[in-house]
Amino acid sequence: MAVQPTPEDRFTFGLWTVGWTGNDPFGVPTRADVDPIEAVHKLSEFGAYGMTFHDNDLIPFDATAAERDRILSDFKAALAETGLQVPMITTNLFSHPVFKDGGFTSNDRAVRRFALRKVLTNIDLAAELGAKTFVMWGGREGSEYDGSKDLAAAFDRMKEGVDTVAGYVKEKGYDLRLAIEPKPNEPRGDILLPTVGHALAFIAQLEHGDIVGLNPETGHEQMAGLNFTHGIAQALWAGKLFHIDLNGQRGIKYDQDLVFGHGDLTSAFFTVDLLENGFPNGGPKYDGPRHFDYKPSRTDGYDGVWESAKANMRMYLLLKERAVAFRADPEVQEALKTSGVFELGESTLAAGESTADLLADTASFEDFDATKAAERSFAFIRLNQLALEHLMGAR
Ligand SMILES: [Mn+2]
Repeated sequence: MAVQPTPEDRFTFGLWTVGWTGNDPFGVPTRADVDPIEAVHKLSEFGAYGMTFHDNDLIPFDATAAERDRILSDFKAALAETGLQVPMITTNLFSHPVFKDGGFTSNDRAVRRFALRKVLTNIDLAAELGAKTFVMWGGREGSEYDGSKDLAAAFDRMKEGVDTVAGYVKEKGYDLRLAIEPKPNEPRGDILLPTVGHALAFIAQLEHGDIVGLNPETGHEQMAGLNFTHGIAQALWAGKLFHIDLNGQRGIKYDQDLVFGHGDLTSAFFTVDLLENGFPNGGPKYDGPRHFDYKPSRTDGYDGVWESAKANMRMYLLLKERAVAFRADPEVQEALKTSGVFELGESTLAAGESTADLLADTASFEDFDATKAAERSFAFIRLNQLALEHLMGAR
């Protein structure tokens, strides 16, 4: 089927995704380094909207100021030439050994101060490049042993770190929002803020939480056995879905970082259904970039790297086509109605109804026939069969 991505689809890729050379805990790289400039040209050629990066994906950790300027100038020239955008950047607080016990929550205060400086420098770069989202993935913020970390102090330091960065964004007047990316484990044994829910609760306790939201990743929630679509739905409902990382994962295991849809395809269908069609009863809709954070399998050469980049966009567009057809199908609309999906959009209490009114309403309790109400079939199986038939292209 012909699906051609265009910048209007707002597909974006991390430089570290197509740039991953295949090194893993058991093996050395299987591919040579990719030239960031070549990656900009390739992604633009494929119809992507933008590229994102960690500071050190582009600028080596130990680059001099002059080297940094030269790299950024070449990179900006490639962006200008192709029209590719940088809607998000993020900071690497995990690769260098100095971060082995974390950045914002390292037990070593000097490391925490270094990490904060590294992030603030990168915030300036984000603003300079016109990025609107600054992702914070605390991959090393965690522990292997519960006795090694004062967890209350760690949350205090995490709050201090995020609030300091958010306060700096406001002070500078940057049009930038922070997005926390949860992950349950890997590389640390256990990572702080492991799920969307933990991160939402943390944000509610921040001083500058108004500009802090989430960047949930498909595989990260699924590694914890959680439902990704439910996670992004709650983030959306809370007004906190600032960015999204799409990829594929099959079950509770190491972070597979497969192409979007190459893991749990049914879940991917409902993710796209939510992103493209929104909630059945209205409500907040996601309008940010569709960002892919995956790894081209280390079995493949650069042919596979570029194929996988195209595959992410193709999977998304094919799922979008099917999700739109699903909602537009009159039989589906009828099934949604039969299943009570639209009834859930109605408030349980009437407008202005008090608890006293409810307590006085005999129809709701004294005269309510629970046995009869329990006889209702919600017909969810038929509804799901219709969804899967649309997903399979059988309707
Ligand atoms: Mn990610």
